[in-house]
Amino acid sequence: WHHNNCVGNREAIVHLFEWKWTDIAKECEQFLGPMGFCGVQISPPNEHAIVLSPRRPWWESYQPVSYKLTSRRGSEKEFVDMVERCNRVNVGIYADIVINHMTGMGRSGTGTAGSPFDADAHSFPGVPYSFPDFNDCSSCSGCCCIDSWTDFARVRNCRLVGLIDLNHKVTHVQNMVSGFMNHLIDIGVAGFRIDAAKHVWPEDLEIIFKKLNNLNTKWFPSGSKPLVYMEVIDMNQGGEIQANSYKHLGLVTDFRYCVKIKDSQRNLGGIPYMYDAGWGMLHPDDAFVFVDNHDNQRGHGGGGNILTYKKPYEYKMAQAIALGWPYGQPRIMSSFHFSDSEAGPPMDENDNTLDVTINADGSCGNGWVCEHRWKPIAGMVSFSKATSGEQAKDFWSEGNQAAWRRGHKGFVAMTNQGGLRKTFYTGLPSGQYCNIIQGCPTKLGCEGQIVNVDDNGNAMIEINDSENPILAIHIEGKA
Ligand code: AAO
Repeated sequence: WHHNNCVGNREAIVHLFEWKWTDIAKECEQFLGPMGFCGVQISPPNEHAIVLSPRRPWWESYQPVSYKLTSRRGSEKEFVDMVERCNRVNVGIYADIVINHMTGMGRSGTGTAGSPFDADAHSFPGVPYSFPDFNDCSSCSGCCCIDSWTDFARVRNCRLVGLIDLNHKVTHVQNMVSGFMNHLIDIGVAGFRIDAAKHVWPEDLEIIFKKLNNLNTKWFPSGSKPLVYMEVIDMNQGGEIQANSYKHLGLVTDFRYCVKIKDSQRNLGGIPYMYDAGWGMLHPDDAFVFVDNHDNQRGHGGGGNILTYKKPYEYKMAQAIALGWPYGQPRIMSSFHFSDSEAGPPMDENDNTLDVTINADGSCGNGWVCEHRWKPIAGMVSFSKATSGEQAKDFWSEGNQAAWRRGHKGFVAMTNQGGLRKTFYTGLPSGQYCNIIQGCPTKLGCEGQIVNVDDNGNAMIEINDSENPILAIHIEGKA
């Protein structure tokens, strides 16, 4: 469950947060496939509660009602079409799945697929789940909510922010969850983000994962297992559950990387020291890493103090480090604009999510940020593919400037301190290369700066762009 299932050397997974299936299918064909993305993390595909107060917040998707594949983002038919079209252009689908709990207490009514439910009665006939499928929370306090992060039994058996908590020791629950995952696998997904994995006992997750089918051989080599990456928030608060206690089951989210990458962007000399074993971080080989995620970009999940699209200069540089410096499995956030942290995706007066429109310059409209289409970020995705598997070599830094090469496949430099003009050994074969930060090579040549690498692999590296003071060249990006 550790293998990313990317096609070829593709590496980057983009989270198209709250995008509709129809828009994702188009994006795979028009942009993600050609640009060398490995895959898309989709928002939860199954039936969820409809929350009217506040009006249709993004987080309603994290309150499951059943495992039927009709959500705010589309129908099962549209889902199947998306998976097929993305796989066809070598882009895998990684489904965010919410298996720890169902809806919050106090909620009842009808979900997005029309299933009735009543949380207080523990009734979810659309699955079906009933009273015995949930944890008896008599030992939890108040609303049965988690009120201690250091009492592991409470973290796993009580209710996360009042969401009624499934008991994964019950065989029926194990079968319903693995059945849901197998349905997605058979349709053709490549893997899963396990929401709130920290709140499920690792041994129960293992029982569930062992029931999973191999991936669909229409798209994946026979015998392939789904990638599993588990959301475990571990900020090294004393006595809390550690991300390391899930690593035998798959990759694990590394929230400390968000802090480290921000520090490295501020002080480029720190890039090689992001992995701090003494601080108990996950080893990079076990880590699923990101500059920000959908929670911490808006202050949920203990967020704050991290870089987001709202600080474009710093953000682009941090993404360039994340995709340029080999470390874990990278994910790129792709957001919608927000000022209210509860607000759902851009929607019309009938609460339908707006289409993602593409402007003439390749950026997105209708309220979608599309960080993944920002030229420096998209360019670095092509860099990650071209340099996949190559170690970082010859790291150089002086003041607040840095450079390194990736074997003989790519070279990157950046400055936080005025311009840079210096000759470096790039490791690349002689030739002319495009600075992919300014745009990818086109039939007409480079969109931006050209770098000449001589017969010895050396090149004069010049950075004068104060908005994007980064330069990256790679073997697949010749002028
Ligand atoms: C909504 C409403 C609630 C309502 C509830 C039920 O907002 O008011 O009670 O419905 O009706 C999302 C939203 C929630 C929303 C929920 C359901 O964020 O606001 O609740 O959907 O609609 C913990 C979990 C982690 C979780 C995170 C939000 O461990 O799994 O909380 N993330 C995932 C998703 C998220 C989703 C859910 C789970 C639920 O990504 O989008 O929620 O499906 C500590 C702990 C962490 C804990 C944080 C929470 O960490 O260690 O485990 O995360 O606290 O704040 C510092 C802090 C430390 C903190 C750390 C984290 O170090 O000192 O306390 O930072 O970086």
